[in-house]
Amino acid sequence: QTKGFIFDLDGVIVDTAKYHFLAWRSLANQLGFDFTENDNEKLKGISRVKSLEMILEWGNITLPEEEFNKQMALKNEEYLAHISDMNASEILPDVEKTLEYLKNKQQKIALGSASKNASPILERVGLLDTFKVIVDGNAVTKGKPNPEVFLKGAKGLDLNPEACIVFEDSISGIQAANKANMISIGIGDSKVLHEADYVFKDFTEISEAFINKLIEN
Ligand code: B16
Ligand code: MG
Repeated sequence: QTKGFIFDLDGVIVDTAKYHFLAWRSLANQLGFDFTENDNEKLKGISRVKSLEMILEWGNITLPEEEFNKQMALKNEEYLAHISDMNASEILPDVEKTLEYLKNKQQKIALGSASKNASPILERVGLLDTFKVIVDGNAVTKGKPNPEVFLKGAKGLDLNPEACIVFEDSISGIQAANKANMISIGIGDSKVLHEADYVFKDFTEISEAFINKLIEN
Protein backbone atom coordinates (compact mmCIF):
# COMPACT_ATOMS: atom_id res chain seq x y z
CA GLN A 1 0.00 0.00 0.00
CA THR A 2 0.98 3.61 -0.40
CA LYS A 3 0.78 5.64 2.79
CA GLY A 4 1.60 9.27 3.44
CA PHE A 5 4.25 9.97 6.04
CA ILE A 6 4.06 13.57 7.23
CA PHE A 7 7.02 14.87 9.19
CA ASP A 8 7.00 17.86 11.49
CA LEU A 9 10.26 19.86 11.22
CA ASP A 10 11.39 21.52 14.44
CA GLY A 11 12.09 18.83 17.02
CA VAL A 12 11.48 15.90 14.66
CA ILE A 13 13.84 16.27 11.70
CA VAL A 14 16.21 18.81 13.23
CA ASP A 15 16.95 19.92 16.75
CA THR A 16 15.83 23.50 16.20
CA ALA A 17 13.31 23.32 19.07
CA LYS A 18 16.19 24.22 21.38
CA TYR A 19 16.92 27.38 19.34
CA HIS A 20 13.28 28.50 19.48
CA PHE A 21 13.43 28.03 23.27
CA LEU A 22 16.65 30.04 23.60
CA ALA A 23 15.29 32.91 21.50
CA TRP A 24 11.92 33.08 23.27
CA ARG A 25 13.57 32.84 26.65
CA SER A 26 15.93 35.74 26.01
CA LEU A 27 12.93 37.79 24.87
CA ALA A 28 11.09 37.01 28.13
CA ASN A 29 14.20 37.72 30.19
CA GLN A 30 14.58 41.08 28.50
CA LEU A 31 10.99 41.88 29.44
CA GLY A 32 11.82 40.95 33.04
CA PHE A 33 10.50 37.43 33.56
CA ASP A 34 11.34 33.82 32.85
CA PHE A 35 9.51 30.63 31.93
CA THR A 36 10.20 26.97 32.48
CA GLU A 37 11.01 24.00 30.21
CA ASN A 38 7.56 22.79 31.13
CA ASP A 39 5.95 25.99 29.83
CA ASN A 40 8.10 25.66 26.72
CA GLU A 41 6.38 22.37 25.84
CA LYS A 42 3.22 24.41 25.26
CA LEU A 43 5.05 26.57 22.70
CA LYS A 44 6.23 23.69 20.53
CA GLY A 45 4.38 23.59 17.21
CA ILE A 46 2.70 26.93 17.97
CA SER A 47 2.99 29.79 15.44
CA ARG A 48 5.24 32.76 16.06
CA VAL A 49 2.36 35.15 16.76
CA LYS A 50 0.50 32.78 19.07
CA SER A 51 3.73 31.91 20.90
CA LEU A 52 4.40 35.56 21.72
CA GLU A 53 0.80 36.02 22.86
CA MET A 54 1.18 33.08 25.25
CA ILE A 55 4.55 34.22 26.59
CA LEU A 56 3.29 37.75 27.25
CA GLU A 57 0.34 36.26 29.10
CA TRP A 58 2.71 34.28 31.35
CA GLY A 59 4.60 37.48 32.10
CA ASN A 60 1.37 39.42 32.61
CA ILE A 61 2.45 41.91 29.99
CA THR A 62 0.48 43.60 27.24
CA LEU A 63 2.28 45.34 24.41
CA PRO A 64 0.95 47.82 21.87
CA GLU A 65 0.78 46.33 18.38
CA GLU A 66 3.89 48.05 17.09
CA GLU A 67 6.00 46.84 20.02
CA PHE A 68 4.50 43.36 19.72
CA ASN A 69 5.60 43.18 16.08
CA LYS A 70 9.02 44.51 16.96
CA GLN A 71 9.52 41.83 19.62
CA MET A 72 8.39 39.14 17.18
CA ALA A 73 10.91 40.35 14.59
CA LEU A 74 13.68 40.44 17.21
CA LYS A 75 12.91 36.87 18.24
CA ASN A 76 13.10 35.73 14.64
CA GLU A 77 16.41 37.56 14.18
CA GLU A 78 17.92 35.74 17.14
CA TYR A 79 16.48 32.45 15.88
CA LEU A 80 17.90 33.05 12.39
CA ALA A 81 21.32 33.71 13.92
CA HIS A 82 21.14 30.33 15.68
CA ILE A 83 20.25 28.47 12.50
CA SER A 84 22.51 30.42 10.13
CA ASP A 85 25.25 27.83 10.02
CA MET A 86 23.21 24.69 10.37
CA ASN A 87 24.27 21.69 8.34
CA ALA A 88 23.39 18.03 7.87
CA SER A 89 25.05 17.13 11.18
CA GLU A 90 22.02 18.62 12.96
CA ILE A 91 19.60 16.15 11.44
CA LEU A 92 18.38 14.05 14.35
CA PRO A 93 19.56 10.41 14.71
CA ASP A 94 18.19 7.92 12.16
CA VAL A 95 15.88 10.46 10.50
CA GLU A 96 17.73 10.11 7.18
CA LYS A 97 17.71 6.32 7.52
CA THR A 98 13.93 6.36 8.02
CA LEU A 99 13.40 8.70 5.06
CA GLU A 100 15.52 6.45 2.83
CA TYR A 101 13.63 3.37 3.97
CA LEU A 102 10.28 5.01 3.20
CA LYS A 103 11.51 6.12 -0.23
CA ASN A 104 12.70 2.60 -1.03
CA LYS A 105 9.27 1.31 -0.05
CA GLN A 106 7.67 3.80 -2.49
CA GLN A 107 5.91 5.64 0.30
CA LYS A 108 4.84 9.28 0.00
CA ILE A 109 6.59 11.85 2.17
CA ALA A 110 5.50 15.38 3.16
CA LEU A 111 6.52 18.11 5.57
CA GLY A 112 3.92 19.57 7.96
CA SER A 113 5.45 22.40 9.96
CA ALA A 114 4.22 25.56 11.66
CA SER A 115 7.48 27.30 10.80
CA LYS A 116 7.83 30.05 8.25
CA ASN A 117 11.53 29.21 8.12
CA ALA A 118 11.01 25.59 7.05
CA SER A 119 12.34 25.70 3.47
CA PRO A 120 15.64 27.46 4.21
CA ILE A 121 16.27 25.01 7.07
CA LEU A 122 15.60 21.98 4.84
CA GLU A 123 17.86 23.50 2.21
CA ARG A 124 20.69 24.02 4.69
CA VAL A 125 20.59 20.45 5.96
CA GLY A 126 20.26 19.06 2.43
CA LEU A 127 16.74 17.63 2.69
CA LEU A 128 14.79 20.03 0.46
CA ASP A 129 14.52 17.53 -2.41
CA THR A 130 13.25 14.78 -0.11
CA PHE A 131 9.99 16.62 0.49
CA LYS A 132 7.94 16.97 -2.67
CA VAL A 133 5.09 18.36 -0.58
CA ILE A 134 5.88 21.09 1.92
CA VAL A 135 3.14 22.60 4.04
CA ASP A 136 4.64 25.21 6.35
CA GLY A 137 3.70 28.30 8.33
CA ASN A 138 3.35 30.29 5.12
CA ALA A 139 0.72 27.91 3.75
CA VAL A 140 -1.76 27.75 6.63
CA THR A 141 -4.20 30.15 8.20
CA LYS A 142 -4.94 28.07 11.29
CA GLY A 143 -2.09 26.79 13.42
CA LYS A 144 -1.73 23.46 15.24
CA PRO A 145 -3.76 22.03 17.07
CA ASN A 146 -6.00 22.87 14.09
CA PRO A 147 -5.53 19.99 11.61
CA GLU A 148 -5.24 22.28 8.55
CA VAL A 149 -1.49 21.78 8.10
CA PHE A 150 -1.76 17.98 7.96
CA LEU A 151 -4.97 17.92 5.91
CA LYS A 152 -3.23 20.10 3.33
CA GLY A 153 -0.31 17.67 3.44
CA ALA A 154 -2.61 14.72 2.70
CA LYS A 155 -4.19 16.64 -0.15
CA GLY A 156 -0.79 17.48 -1.59
CA LEU A 157 0.11 13.79 -1.47
CA ASP A 158 -3.23 12.92 -3.05
CA LEU A 159 -4.18 10.63 -0.16
CA ASN A 160 -7.06 10.40 2.30
CA PRO A 161 -6.20 11.58 5.81
CA GLU A 162 -6.80 8.02 7.07
CA ALA A 163 -3.86 6.86 4.94
CA CYS A 164 -1.47 9.30 6.60
CA ILE A 165 0.92 8.96 9.53
CA VAL A 166 2.29 12.01 11.37
CA PHE A 167 5.58 12.30 13.26
CA GLU A 168 5.39 15.12 15.84
CA ASP A 169 7.30 16.37 18.88
CA SER A 170 4.61 18.77 20.13
CA ILE A 171 1.40 18.30 22.07
CA SER A 172 -0.40 20.68 19.70
CA GLY A 173 0.86 18.73 16.67
CA ILE A 174 -0.29 15.39 18.08
CA GLN A 175 -3.73 16.91 18.70
CA ALA A 176 -3.79 18.23 15.12
CA ALA A 177 -2.92 14.79 13.72
CA ASN A 178 -5.58 13.12 15.85
CA LYS A 179 -8.18 15.64 14.71
CA ALA A 180 -7.18 14.98 11.11
CA ASN A 181 -7.90 11.24 11.66
CA MET A 182 -4.29 10.34 11.04
CA ILE A 183 -2.05 7.99 12.99
CA SER A 184 -0.06 10.15 15.42
CA ILE A 185 3.46 9.21 16.39
CA GLY A 186 5.07 11.26 19.15
CA ILE A 187 8.81 11.82 19.10
CA GLY A 188 9.93 12.67 22.61
CA ASP A 189 8.70 12.08 26.14
CA SER A 190 5.75 9.67 26.45
CA LYS A 191 4.47 11.50 29.54
CA VAL A 192 4.26 14.76 27.60
CA LEU A 193 2.95 13.20 24.38
CA HIS A 194 0.49 10.75 25.96
CA GLU A 195 -2.26 11.68 23.50
CA ALA A 196 -0.29 10.14 20.62
CA ASP A 197 -1.09 6.69 19.21
CA TYR A 198 2.57 5.73 19.67
CA VAL A 199 5.53 7.49 21.27
CA PHE A 200 9.24 6.92 20.66
CA LYS A 201 12.17 8.73 22.23
CA ASP A 202 13.66 9.23 18.78
CA PHE A 203 13.92 7.52 15.38
CA THR A 204 16.58 5.08 16.61
CA GLU A 205 13.75 3.36 18.50
CA ILE A 206 11.56 2.94 15.41
CA SER A 207 12.13 -0.44 13.78
CA GLU A 208 11.63 -1.40 10.15
CA ALA A 209 9.10 -3.97 11.34
CA PHE A 210 7.06 -1.18 12.93
CA ILE A 211 7.15 0.90 9.75
CA ASN A 212 6.18 -2.16 7.69
CA LYS A 213 3.15 -2.60 9.91
CA LEU A 214 2.13 1.05 9.37
CA ILE A 215 2.43 0.55 5.62
CA GLU A 216 0.41 -2.68 5.62
CA ASN A 217 -2.42 -1.69 7.96
P1 B16 B 1 8.84 30.22 12.90
P2 B16 B 1 7.24 22.82 13.82
C1 B16 B 1 7.20 25.26 14.90
O1 B16 B 1 7.74 24.35 14.00
C2 B16 B 1 7.97 25.30 16.20
O2 B16 B 1 7.79 24.09 16.92
C3 B16 B 1 7.51 26.45 17.05
O3 B16 B 1 8.31 26.51 18.21
C4 B16 B 1 7.62 27.76 16.26
O4 B16 B 1 7.15 28.86 17.00
C5 B16 B 1 6.82 27.62 14.97
O5 B16 B 1 7.31 26.52 14.23
C6 B16 B 1 6.93 28.86 14.10
O6 B16 B 1 8.25 28.95 13.65
O7 B16 B 1 9.01 31.32 13.89
O8 B16 B 1 10.15 29.69 12.34
O9 B16 B 1 7.86 30.58 11.80
O10 B16 B 1 7.63 22.13 15.08
O11 B16 B 1 5.77 22.86 13.54
O12 B16 B 1 8.08 22.35 12.64
MG1 MG C 1 7.91 20.41 16.18
